[in-house]
Amino acid sequence: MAFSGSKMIIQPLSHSLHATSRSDNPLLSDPFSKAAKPITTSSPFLGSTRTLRLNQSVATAQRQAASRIVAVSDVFKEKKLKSKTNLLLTKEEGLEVYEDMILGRAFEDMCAQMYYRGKMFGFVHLYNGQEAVSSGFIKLLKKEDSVVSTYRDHVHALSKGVPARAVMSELFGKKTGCCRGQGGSMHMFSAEHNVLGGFAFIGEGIPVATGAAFSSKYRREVLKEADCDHVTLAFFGDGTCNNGQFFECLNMAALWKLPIIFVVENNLWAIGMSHLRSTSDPEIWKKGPAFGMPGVHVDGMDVLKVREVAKEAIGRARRGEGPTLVECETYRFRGHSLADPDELRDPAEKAHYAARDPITGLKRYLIENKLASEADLKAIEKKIDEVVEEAVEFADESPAPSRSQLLENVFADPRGFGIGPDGSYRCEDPKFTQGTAQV
Ligand SMILES: Cc1ncc(C[n+]2csc(CCOP(=O)(O)OP(=O)(O)O)c2C)c(N)n1
Ligand SMILES: [Mg+2]
Repeated sequence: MAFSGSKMIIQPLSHSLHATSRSDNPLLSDPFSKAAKPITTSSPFLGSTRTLRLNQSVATAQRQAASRIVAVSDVFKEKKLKSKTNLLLTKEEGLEVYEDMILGRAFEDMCAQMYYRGKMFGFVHLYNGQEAVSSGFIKLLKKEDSVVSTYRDHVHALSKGVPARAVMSELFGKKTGCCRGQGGSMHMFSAEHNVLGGFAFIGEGIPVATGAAFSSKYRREVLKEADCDHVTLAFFGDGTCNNGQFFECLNMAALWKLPIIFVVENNLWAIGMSHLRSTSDPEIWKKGPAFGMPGVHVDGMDVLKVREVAKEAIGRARRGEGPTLVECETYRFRGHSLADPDELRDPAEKAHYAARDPITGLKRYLIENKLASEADLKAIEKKIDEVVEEAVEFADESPAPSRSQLLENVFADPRGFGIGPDGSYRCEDPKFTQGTAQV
């Protein structure tokens, strides 16, 4: 099953890796095998949008790409069923993933409301539609594993266990936020949860994630901390893959066999720029084999498929077998940010992906396979509504940061530049923000 169909694609394991492994696609072969197969058919990539968006030059580029010999590791080839029950996850796992996706969606919907009520400042980028990627990957991690995100970071932080109230409070710019109100929407960070930051400059998080992965390997191999098998996930978008840091880090990660997974959330757009118009070869996953690591393309609207691929990639990293590049084809249901009226994307394209809502797909799977009843899922939805409501109340009632916090994390010594001749903090002067402080 490729991505060109409009049907939801959640199936038992025997079929589940078709899209993840492209086993219906001759692109899949072992990069280390001498018998890498040439591509004989055109790629199913972006099948859903190609008729809507494909222009002549892209069509030509895709034909040229299809004539090259491409190889991908067979790590992700279709596997036989391991579980006797024929199911992709247990009831507990299914409910955990469902709850996480519902939390992501409900949290973001609440953010939209709060933003329009003036409770948040600056740009706010929501994650609606992409939940299968965050939940599919992050729920498989251990606490010690790290996550690095972008400006679209709230849901990654939530999946990694940062409490909703700490994320909401951060968005409100309050002292109780996970960065004490100094980061805001685009800079979620929690040392405790190994969320190493949301980064507003695209691509900036990739070297940070590569460094985190390097430190895990260094601890294990040089400092002989045998139990340090920590893995890092770097999340970033399709537009970011045209940025130099992406290539530099793929090279380093492959060279040093770092325990990292590069997770591309290809939502087909970089603000108002279509992915197909902005990149010479739109199949991002192919860049993995070019650097000597597996590259995988997975249906990012299907959490079960994402999870299967994530298991393999995380397992490889933990066993010291090196990095993986995973391209998740997904879609954002809202504009680029809450300031974007979202008028550029074709309504037919939006409708196509809306019909493939990842939460609806998981719900159907859980019910059809008797892993959960409607009532179980309703109970989760109700619980999450309460969690999100409580997060808003908590954020609203929390105090604003003190003035003395203004220069913290700006200078090594928080008093540094901001200390007056009498030793007082300049930022404590009530006129400081008016620019007329006398110290
Ligand atoms: C280094 C840098 N250049 C340009 C920008 C402006 N910018 C903000 S978002 C964005 C598009 C990124 O798209 P993508 O990586 O696909 O992420 P998405 O928003 O789709 O999640 C750009 C170019 C930036 N933030 N950083
Ligand atoms: Mg994008």
